[in-house]
Amino acid sequence: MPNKQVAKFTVSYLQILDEDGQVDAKLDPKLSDDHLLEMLRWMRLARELDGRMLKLQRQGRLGTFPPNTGQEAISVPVAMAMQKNDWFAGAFRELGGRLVRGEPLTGTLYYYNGWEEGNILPRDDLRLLPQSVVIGCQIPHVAGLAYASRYKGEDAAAVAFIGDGGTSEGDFHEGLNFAATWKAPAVFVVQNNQWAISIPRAQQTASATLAQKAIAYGIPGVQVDGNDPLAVHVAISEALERARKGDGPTLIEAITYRLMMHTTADDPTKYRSKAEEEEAWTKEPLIRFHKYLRDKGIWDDAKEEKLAAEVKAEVEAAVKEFEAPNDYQLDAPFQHVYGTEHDEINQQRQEFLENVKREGGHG
Ligand SMILES: Cc1ncc(C[n+]2csc(CCOP(=O)(O)OP(=O)(O)O)c2C)c(N)n1
Ligand SMILES: [Mg+2]
Repeated sequence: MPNKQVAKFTVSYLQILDEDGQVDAKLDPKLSDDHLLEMLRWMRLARELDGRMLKLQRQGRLGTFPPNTGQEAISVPVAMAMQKNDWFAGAFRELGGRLVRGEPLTGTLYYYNGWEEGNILPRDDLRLLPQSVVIGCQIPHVAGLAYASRYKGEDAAAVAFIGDGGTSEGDFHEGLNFAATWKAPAVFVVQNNQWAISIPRAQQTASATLAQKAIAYGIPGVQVDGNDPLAVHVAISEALERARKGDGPTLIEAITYRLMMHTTADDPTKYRSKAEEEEAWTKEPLIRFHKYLRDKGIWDDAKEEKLAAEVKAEVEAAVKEFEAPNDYQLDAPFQHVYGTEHDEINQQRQEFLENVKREGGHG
């Protein structure tokens, strides 16, 4: 049988700022001081809000939610590199990026208390989709949004986020295939945080990398250190430029770690070791980013103290607003299933309200 090589592929990995805060000067994108400090501010705000949410949940003041701590260096630089008219479609671990896009801090608090109003944005033009708890569905959404944007002649790209576990969903493959064949201006960012609830990355797929999934669809796939905001910035900027030029989608695999529990209903001590978690904490993004900024001479103790107080106050104000009495209705989601009244939905709504009454719930 003839045996000739018909194709050959490689997958590259990009890291610019390493675990110790050492920057590769040749690769440093040399972002302006303002851009770097803004990045830091969003990452710190997301970390503060996430930590506060965990306390609120433990005190019975917030519903179940998926913590974002440790993954700030992915969605924040991505959102900051996007243009205003680009679409942002997250899964549910993109808190920082959502804040950058203009979601109020109260949005996530309302949402995780079960109030549909958390999805209401302050403006109609933010191009920020609601969180996708249904794993993978945002991938075909973004393929379609990107295709539609180009069809309408807009200079816009669409960015989807998904987890490592989400890459096993049919939607992921169908969406990538569609976007690739139609050269849709889309970017797919996989937040590989090593875990899908209790399933480790090694059991998720037999592939050596998640980035290489792109190869099967004929688009570039790159792996980046997802705890390195500079590498993420470079990767997303290149991918957005490609999309805008009409060269089609890119898949970015951002390597990170889910430092906390899957959601507040989960107990990771049942399936992973303390040693693994401790090791991951030494690589988290904020430690190295602070060091980088200090080494550059644009960060010091006084600035640190000021920023810590500011983000704390901002979160405190949001929590206060969230806990103030409101007239939100528990059955609001039933209003939005269809654009018009529907008998079956009305019946389900009735049953739901009776159930709430029986359980002693309140609005
Ligand atoms: C279609 C679908 N199947 C299953 C679930 C249950 N579920 C919620 S999160 C999750 C794991 C997701 O893992 P990953 O994609 O790695 O994202 P991560 O939670 O690590 O951010 C699963 C299976 C779901 N929400 N939707
Ligand atoms: Mg995961």
